[in-house]
Amino acid sequence: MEPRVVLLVDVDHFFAQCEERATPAIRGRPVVVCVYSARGEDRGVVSTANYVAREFGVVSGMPIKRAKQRLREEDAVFIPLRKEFYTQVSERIMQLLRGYTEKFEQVSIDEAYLDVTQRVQGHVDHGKTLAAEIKAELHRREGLTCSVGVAPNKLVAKIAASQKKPDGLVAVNPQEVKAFLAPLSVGEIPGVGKKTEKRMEEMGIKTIEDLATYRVEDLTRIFGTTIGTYFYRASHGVDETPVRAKTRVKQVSRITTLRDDTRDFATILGDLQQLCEAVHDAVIRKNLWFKSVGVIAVVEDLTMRTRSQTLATPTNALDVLKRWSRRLLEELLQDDTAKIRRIGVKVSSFTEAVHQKNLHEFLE
Ligand code: TTP
Ligand code: MG
Repeated sequence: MEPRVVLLVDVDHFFAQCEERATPAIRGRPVVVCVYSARGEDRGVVSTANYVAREFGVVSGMPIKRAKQRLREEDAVFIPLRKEFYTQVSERIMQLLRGYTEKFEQVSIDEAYLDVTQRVQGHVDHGKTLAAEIKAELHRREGLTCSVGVAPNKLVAKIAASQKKPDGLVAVNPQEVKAFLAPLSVGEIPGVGKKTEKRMEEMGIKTIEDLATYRVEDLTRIFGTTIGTYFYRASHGVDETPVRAKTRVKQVSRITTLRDDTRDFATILGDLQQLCEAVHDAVIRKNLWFKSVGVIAVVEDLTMRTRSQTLATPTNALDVLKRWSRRLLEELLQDDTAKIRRIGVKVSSFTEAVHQKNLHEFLE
C-alpha cells in the first residue's frame, strides 16, 4: 500500500466548549454539560465537562450528583444539554473539514478522518502544516479548539490525536510509528477497554511494545481470529482501512417466511429471535445505535401488519431488541385473528456511536 497521510480531528470537550463560546463569561470556570433525567432534580449523568472540571475528576457518564460533590467548593456551571445547538455547530465544522479533501469520514459528532495524501504529496510533515491551518481556521471561524493526529493510517492518527489534548497537534512519520507506539499503554488502542486491559496485564502486557512481542498465532488463540489479528496489527501500527464516507443507513431489517402459516406464539417467537440476532449483528458491524424497534408480519391474505416502539434512549443491546420484538409480536397477535405467513423485525432512528464505544462493547 502507498504511504498515506491521514488526519484525525477531534474537537476538545465539544459540548462544553460550545457552551463556553456561547457564554464567554463562564470560561475558566468548571463547566459541566448534563443530561438531566425526567425524575427530578440532579438525577441524570454528565455528558461532558471542560478541562477545568476534569481536573476535579468529572468525566462523561458520571452521575450529576457526584460531579456536584466533586465541584462543591468551586464556582462551577451546570448546563442542560442542548443537542440541536451542538448538532448545528457540528454540521458547520464538518462542512469546513470537508473542504480540505474528498476523502472524508465523519466518525462522531465532533470527530472526523481526512485522507490528505494527495494534497500533501504523501509527506506527513506537510500534513502537520495543513493540520495547523485547519486548527487555525476552526478557531477563526467557530472559536473552537481541537486536537489533531497526523499519521500514515487511521489507527495511529487516532492515538496521536489523543496524546496532547486539549489543543494538541501530534504528527507521526511512517518510520517513527513503532517508537511512538512502544511506550504507550495498551489501553490507548481503540477497542481495548478496561476488561481487555486487565486481561492483558495478567499476561504481563502493559505497553504496546509488550503486546508487539506476541506472535499473531498466540493472540488469535487467546482473543479469537478477528480481534487477535486486530491487536497484532495494531501493536505494529498497521491499519489499512481506508478513509471513506459512510452512507447513511436508515433502517436495518430481516424478514423470513414461517414454515407454515400459524398463530402459535412460541413458533413465531423462535424465528423472530433469530431475526433479532441477525439484525443485531448487522447493527454492531455498522456501528449504530437504534431508538426504534418494529415488528412486521405478512398475514395469510398477504396484507401487512406492523407494530413499532420508540425507546427512551438509543441502544445497541440484543436483549432490549429481543424484549421489545416479543412484546410487539404479542400485541400483533392480540389485535388480529389472521394467521401469520412471514415475520420480520426492523430497527431504525439511528444515532452515531459516540467514538468507538460500541467497538469496546463488541470486543469486551
Ligand atoms: P468526545 O470527543 O469523547 O469528548 P469531548 O469532545 O467532550 O472531550 P475530548 O476533549 O476528550 O474530545 O465526545 C464528543 C461529545 O460527545 C462530548 O462533548 C459530549 C458527547 N458525549 C456524551 O454525551 N457522552 C459520552 O459518554 C461521551 C464520551 C461523549
Ligand atoms: Mg472531542
